[in-house]
Amino acid sequence: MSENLYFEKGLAMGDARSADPAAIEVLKKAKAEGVETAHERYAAQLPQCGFGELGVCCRQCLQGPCRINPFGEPKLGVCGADADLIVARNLLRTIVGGAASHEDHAYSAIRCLYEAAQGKADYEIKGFDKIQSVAAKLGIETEGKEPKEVAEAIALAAFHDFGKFDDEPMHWLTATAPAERVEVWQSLGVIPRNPDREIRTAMHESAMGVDGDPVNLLLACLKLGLVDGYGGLQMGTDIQDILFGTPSPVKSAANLGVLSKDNVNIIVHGHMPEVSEKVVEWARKLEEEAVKAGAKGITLAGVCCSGNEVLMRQGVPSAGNFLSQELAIITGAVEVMVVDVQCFMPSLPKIAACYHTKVVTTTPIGKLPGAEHVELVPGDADAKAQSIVRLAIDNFKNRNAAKVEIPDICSEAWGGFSVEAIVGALATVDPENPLKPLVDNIVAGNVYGAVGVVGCNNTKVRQDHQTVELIKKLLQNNVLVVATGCTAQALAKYGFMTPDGAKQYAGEKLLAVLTAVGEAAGLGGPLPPVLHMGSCVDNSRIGDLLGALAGYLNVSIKDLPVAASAPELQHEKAVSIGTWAVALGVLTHVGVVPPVLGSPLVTKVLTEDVEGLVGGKFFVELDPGKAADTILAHIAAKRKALGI
Ligand code: BF8
Ligand code: SF4
Repeated sequence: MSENLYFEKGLAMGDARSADPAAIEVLKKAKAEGVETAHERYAAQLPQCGFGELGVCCRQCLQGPCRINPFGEPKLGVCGADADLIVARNLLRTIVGGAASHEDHAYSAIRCLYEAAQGKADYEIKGFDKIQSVAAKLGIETEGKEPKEVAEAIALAAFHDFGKFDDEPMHWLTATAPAERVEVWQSLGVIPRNPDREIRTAMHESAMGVDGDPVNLLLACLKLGLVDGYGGLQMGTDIQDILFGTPSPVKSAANLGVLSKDNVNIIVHGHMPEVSEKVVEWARKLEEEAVKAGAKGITLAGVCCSGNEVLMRQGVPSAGNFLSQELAIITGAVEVMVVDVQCFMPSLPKIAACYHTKVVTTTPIGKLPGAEHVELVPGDADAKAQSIVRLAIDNFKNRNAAKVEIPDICSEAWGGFSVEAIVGALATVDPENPLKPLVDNIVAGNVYGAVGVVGCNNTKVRQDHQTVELIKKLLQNNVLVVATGCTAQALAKYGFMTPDGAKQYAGEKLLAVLTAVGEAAGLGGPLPPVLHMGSCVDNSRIGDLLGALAGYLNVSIKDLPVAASAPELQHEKAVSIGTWAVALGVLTHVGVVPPVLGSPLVTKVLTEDVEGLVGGKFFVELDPGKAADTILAHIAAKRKALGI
C-alpha cells in the first residue's frame, strides 16, 4: 500500500478516536492488554459539565463556585458578575496560561544562551547567521565583536524586556512586528511593556473585584496574545535558532513505525530543545554502548514539539503527535521517554508501568510521580544527557519481546522550512528578489493564498481527521499550506510533507509552482505542498513570513489572502497563539468550540467586532469541509480587495 493511502486506510478502519491506522492498531493492543488511554478517560468524563463548556463557571473567589444559567436563573454570581464578565475573565486567564508557558520556555532558552555565551554551559552556539540577523533587528552593534559577545548582548536585551519597569513597548516586539501593526496595537492600548509584568497585571485584572468590564478584559486578551507572540514565540525561536542553528530542509519520517524492534528506542517529548538536542547528541555518541548491550543501535524519535524541534534541526523522525504519546509506550518498544515541559500527560508513568519503559523528567517544574528525575541544567547538560541515554541502554534488557508490537506504518516527511530556508529556496529562482516569484505567483493566482495550520490533537475530535480533510480541500484549491506543532506531525504522517504529496494533493497550478521552486532548489522534484515550519513557538516563523510578504507588497498583514487554522486545538497555548494571530490581522479558524458561548457579547466580539479593531477575527467550524469553504471565501475577498 502506498504511504499516502494511510489516511484512507484509517478512515476505512472507522475508528471514531483516530484517523491514523497506526494509532488504531495500538489502541487495539491497549484494549487487549487492559491499558487505558486518554480516549477511555475522555469517555469516562462524559457528559462534560455544560457550565464549564460554556465558560460560565467562576471559581475566582471562595464564595463560589458560581455558575450562570444561560437558560434561566441565576444570571449573576454572588458578587454580581454576569455571564459576560465571567466568560471574559476566564478567557483572559486561559490566554495568560498559554502566554506564561511560552514565555517561561523562552526564558529558559535565554538563560541557556546567556550561560553558553559566557562559557558556563555545555552548549556550543551554532546559529551564527541568526546572531547577525537578530542583532540587526535589535540594533545591537556587531562590528569588531566576537559572535559570543553579540550572543551575550542579545540574551541581555531579552532579559531587559523581562526586567524593565518603564511603560515603553517591549523592545523585542517593536523590533520584530511591522510598524503598521505596532501603530494599530498602540492606538488600542494593547502593546505589552514587559511580558512578566503583563502576566501579573492580567492575573490581577481578572481577580475578584477588579475589572468588571468584559470589553476591557477582551482588550487585555489581545495584549496577552501579543505577550505570547513576542515574549514567547518570537523570543523562543530567535534564541533557539541562535543556540542550535536555523533549520534547513531535511528528510525524515513520521508515525509510530519509526520505532525499531531491534534498537534501543528513546523518545524526546515536551518542548525544550536544550533537553532534546542534548539527548540526541549523546544518543548518537553512545550508539556503540547500545550495540554492546545487545541492540543493533539507538533509534531516536520525538513526539509533540520536542519532536518538531529535533526533526527540524536534526532530521530525527516523529513518532507522532499529542494523542500518540501514550501509544508510543504501548508499543512495548520504548526504553526511555524523556520529557521536559508542556503537553506530556500525567498518565505516562502509569502506562509505562505496564511495560518496561522508563519516563524521565528533566526540569524542576515538570515532575511526575513514578518517573525518574534527572535534572538537566545548562551547566551540566552533557553528564545528565549521557546518564539518560545510558538509562535507556541499560533498560533494553528489560524489554519483553512478547509485548512488542510496532505498527509497520510511517511516511517519509520533510521538515526544516524556516523562513530563511523558504527564502533560500525562492532565491534559487530569483536571487536578487527572492520573494518576487512567490508574490508573482500569488498575483497570478497560481498560489491562490496561504494558510498556516497549527495546534494540537483533542480527544473531543477524531485524531488528525479534521486537519487532514481541511488541508486536502485547501490544497486542491491551490492554497499553499505551512504547518507547525502537532498539526504538522499529523500532516507528516499522511504524506503531505513529501514531493509525492504535492503530486497527490496539490491543485494543478500549485503543483506547477512547487515543482518549479523544488527543481530550481535542487530537490529533484516538487517542494512538499505542506511546509513544516517547526514547533508551536515557531509560529513566529509564520508571523515573520507574513510580515515579509506584507512588507514586500507594501500592505498590512490584514490585507493578505491568508488565514490560520487550529483544527484540533487543546492547550491554553493554542488559544493564546490564536489571539496573537488575530491581533496580527489574520482570520483564525478553530475546530473545537472554545468555552465562550455562554457570553453572547464575548462570542460576538471574538467572531465579529474584533475585526474592526485589528483586521483579524476567530471563526468556529467543526466541519472541515465548511471551514475550508469559509477560508477560501475569505481568501477570495482579500484577493478582490487587493485587485488581484
Ligand atoms: O506546543 S500543538 S498539543 S505539543 S500545545 Fe501541545 Fe498543542 Fe501539541 Fe507543542 Ni503546541
Ligand atoms: Fe462567584 Fe463572583 Fe466569587 Fe466568581 S468572583 S466565584 S462570580 S462571587
